[in-house]
Amino acid sequence: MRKPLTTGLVTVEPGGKLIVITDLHGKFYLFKKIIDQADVVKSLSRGDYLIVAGDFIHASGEKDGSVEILEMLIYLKNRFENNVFLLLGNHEWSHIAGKPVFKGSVNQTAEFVKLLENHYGLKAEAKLKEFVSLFESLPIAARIGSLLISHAAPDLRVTSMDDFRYYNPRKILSPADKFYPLLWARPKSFSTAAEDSPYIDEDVELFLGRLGLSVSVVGHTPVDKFCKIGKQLIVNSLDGAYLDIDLTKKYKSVEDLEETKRVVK
Ligand SMILES: [Mn+2]
Repeated sequence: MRKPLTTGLVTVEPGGKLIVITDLHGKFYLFKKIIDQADVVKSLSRGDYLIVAGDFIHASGEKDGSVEILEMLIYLKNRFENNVFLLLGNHEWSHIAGKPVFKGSVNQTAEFVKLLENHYGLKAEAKLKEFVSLFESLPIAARIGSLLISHAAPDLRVTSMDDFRYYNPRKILSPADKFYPLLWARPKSFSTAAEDSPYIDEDVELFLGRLGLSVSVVGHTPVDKFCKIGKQLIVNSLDGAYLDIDLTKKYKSVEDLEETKRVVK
């Protein structure tokens, strides 16, 4: 048996700045816009950080730039290995778990396989394997001081920071599994479906309290740019929103993050 895989948690040390991008869903032009506006390449060259918090792939209804996004992310990760962190989202996870995700009636997991066939021809199978092993290598959360960044949250089965040492993306199969809500949870005000592990303000507070943290930053839920759920800030990059965080400062509340909010022009 191959030995898994990754460490579940990455820690970003204080100093410099950090750009946080959430869901891109195959919108390559939007990714380029954010990269340009936030001057990400120059900033990474200076030793700053970039976190892309999952759901890089799976477009809906328009040109699917998932491959271009992955190639750009892999390029950035290779060039700035210790400064670029990609986190797992539920759409990448679907290719690890072999469980399709749907948007309306479209099987986006199958569409991605087709996209690779169109893009890479005979090499498609090898590329899919390469991308899936990349997804399996991704951490599920990043900690910056008392801030936790993940694709989704809270996860009341994760009760200490130590739990992240036992993270294995291949063992996340149902809403009852530890880590599943870090990929799928949505606020109750947006969904009450069990598979969305719906939550309210108090759940965020309980989760952060157990981990000794103060603020949660997530993507996943398609809010209008930004949305506050108690101690959590939802950021929707698909809507042009991202964060520009000054790592010399301490962020202990969603209000502290107000000054880090950016939107592409
Ligand atoms: Mn998602």
